[in-house]
Amino acid sequence: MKALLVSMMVSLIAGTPAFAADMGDMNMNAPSGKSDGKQQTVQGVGVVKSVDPDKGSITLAHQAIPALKWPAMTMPFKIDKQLASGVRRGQRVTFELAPNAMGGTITKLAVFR
Ligand SMILES: [Cu+2]
Repeated sequence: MKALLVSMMVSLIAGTPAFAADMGDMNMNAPSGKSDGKQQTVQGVGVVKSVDPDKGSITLAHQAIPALKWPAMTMPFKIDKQLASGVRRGQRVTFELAPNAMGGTITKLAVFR
């Protein structure tokens, strides 16, 4: 009985650092994976509906994006603060987007005249 308890405690103790090490590896790999990964981007055209540089968000009424099979719609995107500071509501823009399931991140943005 005592031996069983000890072996359970050993496996519990042994298991905890192993799990922590795995999590550490994940955290360390995440940033390098991002910088190394060449995520595909797509081009789009739209109108700025709202922009909030401090929150890193922009809402665009974008035209259809055939590469993603997206119809035209108004939706929010993540955006770098500096990039967001360069545009105002109502401006027509061309943009480059790194898409994900939830929308995406604007990686380039230019006022379209
Ligand atoms: Cu959309």
